[in-house]
Amino acid sequence: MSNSRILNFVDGQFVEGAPGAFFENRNPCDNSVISLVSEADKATVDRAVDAARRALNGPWGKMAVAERAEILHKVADGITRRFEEFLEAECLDTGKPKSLARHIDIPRGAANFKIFADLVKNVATEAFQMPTPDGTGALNYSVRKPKGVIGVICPWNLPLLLMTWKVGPAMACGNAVIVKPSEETPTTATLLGEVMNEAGVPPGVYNVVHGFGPGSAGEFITTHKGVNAITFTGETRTGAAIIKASADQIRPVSLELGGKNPAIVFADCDLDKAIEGTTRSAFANCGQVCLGTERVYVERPIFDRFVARLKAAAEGLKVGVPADAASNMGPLISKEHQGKVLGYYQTAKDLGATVVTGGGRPAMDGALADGAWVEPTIWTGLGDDSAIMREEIFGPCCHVSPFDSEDEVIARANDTDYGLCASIWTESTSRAHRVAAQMETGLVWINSWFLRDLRTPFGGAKRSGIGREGGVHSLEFYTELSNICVKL
Ligand code: NAD
Ligand code: 6OD
Repeated sequence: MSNSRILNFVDGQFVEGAPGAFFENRNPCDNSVISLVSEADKATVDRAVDAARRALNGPWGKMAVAERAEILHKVADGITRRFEEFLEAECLDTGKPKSLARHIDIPRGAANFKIFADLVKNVATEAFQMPTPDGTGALNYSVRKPKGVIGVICPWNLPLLLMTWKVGPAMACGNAVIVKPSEETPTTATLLGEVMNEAGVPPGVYNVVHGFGPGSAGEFITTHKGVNAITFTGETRTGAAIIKASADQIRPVSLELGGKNPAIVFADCDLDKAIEGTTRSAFANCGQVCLGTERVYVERPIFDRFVARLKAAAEGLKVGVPADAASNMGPLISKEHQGKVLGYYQTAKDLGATVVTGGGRPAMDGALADGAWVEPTIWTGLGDDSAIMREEIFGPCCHVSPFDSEDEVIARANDTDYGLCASIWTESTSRAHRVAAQMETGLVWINSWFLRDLRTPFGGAKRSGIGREGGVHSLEFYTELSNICVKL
């Protein structure tokens, strides 16, 4: 068992939470214990909220925007300077390939601070001149103020990326944060505490409390009277619990939730690009991306060719440990999640799906045999109403169905409770725009997937979320806008 201990980060210091209460953080590659994590009790969360409030009433609240932005640039630079430490920690917690995290997770961790630090310095607010009966007129202008203490509750699939995607804009807008990382991935949020101190972030602005959801740190944050807003990324069911917990205090929530995302592949697509894109969207990060494609609709004339090529691409993926430079697929996050995904693999067989490839666990040697590995899997032959087509699986798998007309595929792609994103593959510009505009999703990619410009609105429709973050949309959530009316 590892002796490494992960502590909470409160008021600029690493502290133990509930005395002696530690939970295990396990390596998904072999199920060994990586570290013991100190669980925050209610008193620890109270201390974090008090520290956050003091920071808001003290140096952080009084700091000029330009100085705050400069400090956030130092945070980004600190992540970059300690890049290899963040990379090691993220890959140990998640099992994801270093080649992936090196290009996505860690650089985005830094970028999430820079983009919003620059944005807040340059966004104007509105002003209106208004006539009054006495002829002197009035002037209305608005000012943005920080919302206050923001609870940031995070998932495990892209831990640093998704946490900083909230913390970057929250801090840029002058708020203080209480972060609860997923219990599966506590390390990089904790390491970021060191970077915050090195960058000169005042104590209490960035706090990290560890633990679980109900009856633990998650619930202590969502029910805390001193928390002014909650931003959450995770499962739709948990999002519903968070809305309920916030209802009594009429507290704003921003929810980025699950998906059951379609890819639509027209016969006039560039097939090489569609295969490359769909291989990434279905299997990257072992299928554990909220934006991942689990439903692929392919126009009938190219259906057989597409399935054969996607099968070859899936079978070309190399499952392996993070440090293996040739590996492009790691394990799932945990044995528990492996059980859930393998359950769906069994359901697909029971429902009579054709298993084009995969459908089980890969053979792994030695200690890795106890890891949370699953095979990349492709099915055909199921109806749109099956559980495989309706429920988010969050594993490296997709179902491919043929379609015959544009109207048919639009209706089928939209026939879901979720509305996070869609990908459209076609070389026809007019068809691409026509179909994109009819997708009931917050995001549409044409001939690409997960291509991100952080100035754009990000979020889901239907059961995939509430609100948009990104660019100025993040400012909408993380600030309170006040109108000031001046009678002249
Ligand atoms: P999860 O909902 O199980 O957990 C997310 C976080 O919420 C964890 O920190 C957890 O401890 C906490 N939590 C759980 N119950 C809680 C409660 N009652 N009160 C307060 N906190 C609670 O999600 P997960 O399994 O960590 O992540 C996978 C899910 O996240 C998938 O559904 C995926 O689609 C979704 N996701 C969505 C986006 C998006 O941008 N839309 C991004 C990434 C992941
Ligand atoms: O790129 C982002 O900003 C973002 N929020 C990605 C979400 C990925 C979901 O797993």
